[in-house]
Amino acid sequence: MNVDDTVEAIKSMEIRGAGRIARAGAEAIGGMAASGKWDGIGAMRKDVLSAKEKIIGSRPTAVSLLNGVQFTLKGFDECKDVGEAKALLIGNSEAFVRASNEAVSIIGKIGSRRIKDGAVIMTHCNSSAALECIKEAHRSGKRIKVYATESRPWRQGIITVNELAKEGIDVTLIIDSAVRSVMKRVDIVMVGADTITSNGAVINKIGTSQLALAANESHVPFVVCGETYKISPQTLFGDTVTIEERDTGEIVRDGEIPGTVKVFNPVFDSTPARYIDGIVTEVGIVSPGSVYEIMIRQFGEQIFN
Ligand code: RI2
Repeated sequence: MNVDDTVEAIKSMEIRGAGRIARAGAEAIGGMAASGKWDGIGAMRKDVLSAKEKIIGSRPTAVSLLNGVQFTLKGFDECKDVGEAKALLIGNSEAFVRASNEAVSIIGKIGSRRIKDGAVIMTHCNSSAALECIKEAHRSGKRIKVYATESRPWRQGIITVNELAKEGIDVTLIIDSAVRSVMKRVDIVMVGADTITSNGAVINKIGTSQLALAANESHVPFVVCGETYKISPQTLFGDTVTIEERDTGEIVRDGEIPGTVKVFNPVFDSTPARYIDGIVTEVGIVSPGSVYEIMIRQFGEQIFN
């Protein structure tokens, strides 16, 4: 898919999920390098940097998209000619996609160990990282039951229940407002992440923080599953995470309400670190308080430049 088609597909949520959009962004840059023709490195640099801005602007909340594109562009500034730059971008893009898919598989293996035989799990939206933990627990023979929230307005929960049912997992769909009532039946909550801030807060699908509140009230462990490229170094220096607001048409049909009525449709919320019992990453299960250490280890000292 070329850059413009990728941007459109991410904006429209044809491609969705923080991990998937990161891989799509990296592949778009790699594809551009493979098929593009430039007379000199200057012209190539101009096109690639313009493509970068378009891609990272397509969904502002998931830092995974920015990190995936930046990983792909690592070393690009030092390239001397088009041939060297093409090889670098193609190689970095393929390396990111491989590492990203591998990270989800590792998270599944690590996170599944936090799921006991006979456990009842609640999940929200449709997170490939969280679902990999649940599927891996099932594959290892654990008898589990899952409550999946509908996750209005986009109803990604429908994708989740289809995915889990296909694996033969016992799954029940609930509406978002049933979360607190159902929580008393739940042994562990496992959700994904769009962005993990340097102080261990987690930005995820709207409603996640309500699951965390209800879990905390019922003393149910609340576990986030997220690859380290969802950590945002920018938040270390006080940057805030933009919470994307989407079209009102996702919530109401034309003519359903008077034009004077406003509709507020934020699609993510922030869960404070104090409500998070653990973050399952591909480098292990970490407490929200140790995200800073992981950030330095994974991103290196260059984040201070
Ligand atoms: P994975 C999704 O956002 C959900 O918020 C999900 O929890 C998060 O991305 C992470 O998904 P959207 O794209 O990377 O549905 O774990 O708005 O698949």
